[in-house]
Amino acid sequence: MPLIRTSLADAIGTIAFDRDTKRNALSAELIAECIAAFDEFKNMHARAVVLRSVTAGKVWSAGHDIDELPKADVDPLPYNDPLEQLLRAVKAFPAPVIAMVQGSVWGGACDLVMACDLVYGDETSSFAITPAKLGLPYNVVGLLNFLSRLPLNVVKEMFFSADPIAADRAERVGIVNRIVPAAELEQITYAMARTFTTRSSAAIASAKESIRVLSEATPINPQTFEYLHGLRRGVYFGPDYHEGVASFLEKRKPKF
Ligand code: YXS
Repeated sequence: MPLIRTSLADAIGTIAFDRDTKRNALSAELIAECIAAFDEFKNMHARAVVLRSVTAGKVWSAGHDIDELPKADVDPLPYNDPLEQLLRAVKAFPAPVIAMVQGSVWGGACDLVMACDLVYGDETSSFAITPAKLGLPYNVVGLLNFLSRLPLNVVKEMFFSADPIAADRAERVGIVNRIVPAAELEQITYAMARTFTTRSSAAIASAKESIRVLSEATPINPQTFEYLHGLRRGVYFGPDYHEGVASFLEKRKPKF
């Protein structure tokens, strides 16, 4: 059974998560289907892509599939982790990718939403980044994703508390472009996608890639990178990551 549904109409691609039994957790299999869909849409010269969930339910995506996280003592988010590959595929797609969010967004799915070019949500949208609940050291690229988009104090609140940011505040702090009534979300999202299809795709692709390069142009010398990586190693070799993953799998609260 496919874990996503895709369609292409009027040069607008749609990728809809269809794994509600696991709250659209981003497994390697689901991610592979998403990346294949982006490749197909690129070949078909899609002028915009909408990323959404089939169900307008409580949960847009529960984030990285925790069952697939390394159990501990291994970097949980290495460069070639499937989720990291999906984030890069979204950023590299040569046309705008719009996240259409209904329901709650967790962990790596929040990073995925932040990697999208635009985010539209409704009043049920909420956004939480949750490594602090799993004892997991978030990766440098992911942190920069948030830092390049949100005020420092909001990034710290999200990463330290792991609490969801509700829709109205998500719009105020800039996680989303717009929060609109649920009944209008689909129409407004696809209206913007249609606008993109009427503009120069070459100009948009060049602007998107230039903005990506400039926003990621964070000069870090090798010693600084080694230092940051040491901070991460200290966590994923530590007791908290063991406890965080175990507590989720045992369906109990972690004791850090
Ligand atoms: O027990 P069954 O087989 O029915 O499966 C349950 C859950 O185990 C499963 N599920 C997940 N499986 C793998 N990875 C996940 N992230 C995940 N989330 C849920 O889905 C089935 C239904 O879950 P249930 O009963 O809890 O549903 P609910 O509607 O009561 O609650 C929905 C959530 C999303 C509030 C709840 O499932 C939840 O809190 N899930 C974990 C959200 C989370 O912490 N995600 C972060 C994943 S780690 C990640 O993304 C990054 C690495 S980081 O940690 O750094 O952010």
